[in-house]
Amino acid sequence: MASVRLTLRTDRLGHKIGDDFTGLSYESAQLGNPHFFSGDSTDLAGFIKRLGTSGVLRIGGNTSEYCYWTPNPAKPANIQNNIDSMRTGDRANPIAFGLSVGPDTGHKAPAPVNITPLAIRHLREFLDACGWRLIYGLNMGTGMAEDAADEAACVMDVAGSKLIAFQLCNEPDLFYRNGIRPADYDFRQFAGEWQRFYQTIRVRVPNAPFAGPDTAYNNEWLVPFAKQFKREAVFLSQHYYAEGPPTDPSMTIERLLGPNPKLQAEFEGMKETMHESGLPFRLAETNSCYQGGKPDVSDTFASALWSANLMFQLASEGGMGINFHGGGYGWYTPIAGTREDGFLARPIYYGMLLFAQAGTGQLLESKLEPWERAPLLTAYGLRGNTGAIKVAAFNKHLDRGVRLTIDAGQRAQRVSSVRLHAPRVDDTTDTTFGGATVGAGGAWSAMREETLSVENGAAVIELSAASAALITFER
Ligand code: BDP
Repeated sequence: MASVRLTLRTDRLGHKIGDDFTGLSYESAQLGNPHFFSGDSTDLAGFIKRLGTSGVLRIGGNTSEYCYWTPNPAKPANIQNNIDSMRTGDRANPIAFGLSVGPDTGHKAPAPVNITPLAIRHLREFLDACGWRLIYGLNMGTGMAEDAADEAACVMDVAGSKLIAFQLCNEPDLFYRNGIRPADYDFRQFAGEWQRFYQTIRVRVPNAPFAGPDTAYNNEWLVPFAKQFKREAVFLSQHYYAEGPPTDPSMTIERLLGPNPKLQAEFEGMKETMHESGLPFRLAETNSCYQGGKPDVSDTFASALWSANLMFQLASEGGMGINFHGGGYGWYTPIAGTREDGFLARPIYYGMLLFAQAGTGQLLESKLEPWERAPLLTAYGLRGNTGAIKVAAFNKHLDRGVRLTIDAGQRAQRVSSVRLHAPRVDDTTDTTFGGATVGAGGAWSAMREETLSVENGAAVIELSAASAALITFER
C-alpha cells in the first residue's frame, strides 16, 4: 500500500464551485415525446434533484440538427415524427426503448422529430419540479433561421428566467464529415451562419441569451469563436469524450482512469477562450466514450470514479459547469430508464452524487506528496459555506491501495468519511455511496459513515484500489 500525504492550504483559495455547476444533457429528439419531461414526471425529477438543487439541463446533441419546430401539431412540418420508431425500439437496443431516447450513435442521420409548444410547456413544468435551468439547442444544421426564431420565441416565453442560453448547433466542427455541410466547411463559413441565425433570432427575441460554439473538440474553432462573439455570448462551450470509438479495443477502463491528453487540450482551449473573452466556459456535453458509449467501460464503476474526478478537475481549472450526456438506456447514461418502467441510477450517477454531497464552496490549493508513489491518486479540498472542509479523494489505481494522510490546515471537531464503492471496478450493478444505493425517485441517504482518527489535525484513510471517498472535517 502506497503512503501519500495531502496538505491543504486554507489560506490559498482556488476557484469557486457554483450551485449550477452540475448538469445533464439529453438529445433534442427526446422532446419528440412531449411527456418525457413534464410536471408529473416526478420519478425522474427526483433523480435529477438529488444531483443538485439548481443544476442545468442541456437539450441538444446530434439529433438537435434533425428536430423541427412545429407550432401547430395538427400540421406537422414536412417530416414524420419518429415516436413510432422509438416505440418499436426493444430492450436489446440500448439506444432507444419505448418513448425514451438514448444518446445518438452518430452512425447515420437520425430520424427527424417534430417539437411542439406542448413539449416546451411540459419541459418548463419539469424544470420547475427539479429547480434546474435550461440550455436549449436550436437547429442550425438543417433548419431555417426563421423557424429557429419562432422556436426561440416560444422557449423564451415559456421558460423565461429558466433559460440560461440557446445554442445554435451541435458540434459544427464535425459538420464537414457528417453530411451536414460539404467537406470544405470551415470556421469562417460557420461564423457567417452563426451570425445570421443570431441576428434573425434577436430581431424576434431581443434579449435571447446565447452560448457557443458547442464544438466537439476543436480549439481552432473555439478560440476564434470567443474572439468574434464575445459580446453575443453569455458563456462559451465545448464537448469532451474521454475515449472512442467503442469498437477500438484500446478503449478500456484502464485508459479511462489514466491521464488523458485530450483533456489537457480541452483545458488549454478553455483557458485561452476565457482569457480571450472574459466569459465563463461550460463543458456542455461530455461522457466516457463517444458513439453512444462502450459496454463494460461506460456502464461500470470506473465511470463513477471518472465522472466525479472530472467534475473536480474541471472546477479546479476554472470551468463553470458540466453536462453529462445520456438518456434512454445508453451505456453511459447517468439515469437509465423510461417513465413507463421507471428509472435507475447507473454507476456514473454515483460519481455525480459524490460531487453533489461535497456541495458548493471554494476550492483550496493542495499538494500530494510523494506524488510518484500513486500518480493516479487525486484529491480535491473544498471549503463549504458552513466552514467545514471536504476532501474528495480518488484512487484510480487498479493495482494498489493508498494510505492517505490529510492535513486539512485547520482544527476539526470530527472527521468522517463516506465511500464510493463497488465490488469490482468493472461492476455494473452494485455501486454504493455511503453504503447505500439510490432508490426510486432518487431516494438516498448515507447508511455507513466512518469516523477517522485525527492526530495534530491530520486524518488517515485507506483507499483500496479503484475506490473513492468524501471526507468531511467539521469545525
Ligand atoms: C456527441 C453528440 C451526441 C452523441 C455523442 C456520442 O453530440 O449526440 O450521442 O456524441 O457519440 O458528439 O455518444
